[in-house]
Amino acid sequence: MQSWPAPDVPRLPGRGQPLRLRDTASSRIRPTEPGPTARMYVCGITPYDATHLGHAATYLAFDLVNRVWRDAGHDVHYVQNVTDIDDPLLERALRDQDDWMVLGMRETALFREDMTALRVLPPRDYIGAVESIPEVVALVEKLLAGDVAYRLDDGSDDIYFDVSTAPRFGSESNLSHEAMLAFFGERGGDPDRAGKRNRLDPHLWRGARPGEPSWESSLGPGRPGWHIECTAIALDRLGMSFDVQGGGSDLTFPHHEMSAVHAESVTGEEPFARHYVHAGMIGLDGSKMSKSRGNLVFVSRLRGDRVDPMAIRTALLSGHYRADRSWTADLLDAAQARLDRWRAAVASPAGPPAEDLLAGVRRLLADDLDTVGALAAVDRWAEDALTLGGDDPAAPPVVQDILDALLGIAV
Ligand code: 5CA
Ligand code: ZN
Repeated sequence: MQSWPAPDVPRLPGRGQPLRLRDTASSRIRPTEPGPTARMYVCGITPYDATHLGHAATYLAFDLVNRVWRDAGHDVHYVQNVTDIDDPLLERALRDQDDWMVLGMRETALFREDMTALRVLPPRDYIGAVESIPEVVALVEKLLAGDVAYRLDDGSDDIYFDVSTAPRFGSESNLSHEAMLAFFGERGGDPDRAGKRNRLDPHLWRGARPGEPSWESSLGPGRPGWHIECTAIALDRLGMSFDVQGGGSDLTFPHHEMSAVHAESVTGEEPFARHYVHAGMIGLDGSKMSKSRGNLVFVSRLRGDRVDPMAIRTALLSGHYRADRSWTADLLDAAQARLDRWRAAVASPAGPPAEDLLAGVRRLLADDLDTVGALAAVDRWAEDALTLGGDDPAAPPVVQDILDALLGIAV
């Protein structure tokens, strides 16, 4: 698929620090240890509706990972998928008498526009589920050959993964069996389907149903399961043991657990990813912002109302990426006021020296993306510049570059 245009990233003097991130599997903040090319896979959208602020917050968190790695001297191979065929897309298309493919293309195009406006660095590989069907089929064939995947005995072409064959099953999410069952039922699983070996076994291949799109394959006609989609794309583009697997915390289980055991079963290697990194959930009016609840604020709607995308970006970065947090109108007003102050400060002919600010922002972001601290540090420099002044004419443009390169905020 086509990605979106890359914003310029100014080069900063010196070099950033190694990035430490919280890893869900070990429940610890650990250093990332990428080679010259850092490898990151972030789960992309299911394009049946417009991008809301929850999605945006998650992609901004991983955009900072990308920026901090680059500042530390790494090249970054960033991969993102688009789940352009799955149940929610078909259900919405049916409800709205729309064509599922047209719906997916339209919402993906809008997502690209939103990401461009928010100055999110584009993935190098932006890959749809539909275009990955050959890779999915090849993986499912291998899993069947290894007897870790099986067909149901009911005449369908449905194929499942046997979680009891995966010794590391559970090591990504560390959840109890009861918690797994609850999430599995809520998040696209079918714990009560008759004939499965284990209630938590997920779909690998969904055999064709009347009225649903399906693809011919050696597995029989059907379409990919959700988790194997991300396994196939990540293995094809990044291989095993890439540096970061990312997404919102709602993907911790079953999605990232299943993607990992699929990959580890098929390759006989581990781990799938070295860090599993999860962003908190953005809520509105007291509950998680979700398409099914309908309590959504869309990035495109705010843009349509002429809200500055940099204010949206600043507002979302004003909370820590891992914290579940609520969106409010006040947050946006505060971010706009902040941006106005920063813009006035960087427009000054001179200011206080920027070296300490650069070192401080680098240190804070390298420590599990402490944007709250980083934004406060910029506030202090701007306050000094506006109230005390300063005599360094090189400082304002450097601060502008710090905001742009490390936080993606153009002022
Ligand atoms: N296509 C799959 C991933 S393979 C999917 O989950 N799509 S999605 O459109 O539902 O979500 C896209 C991304 O936004 C995921 O990383 C998801 O974890 C994240 N996300 C969804 N809702 C929220 C929210 N309220 N707050 C923060 N992130 C969210
Ligand atoms: Zn995914």
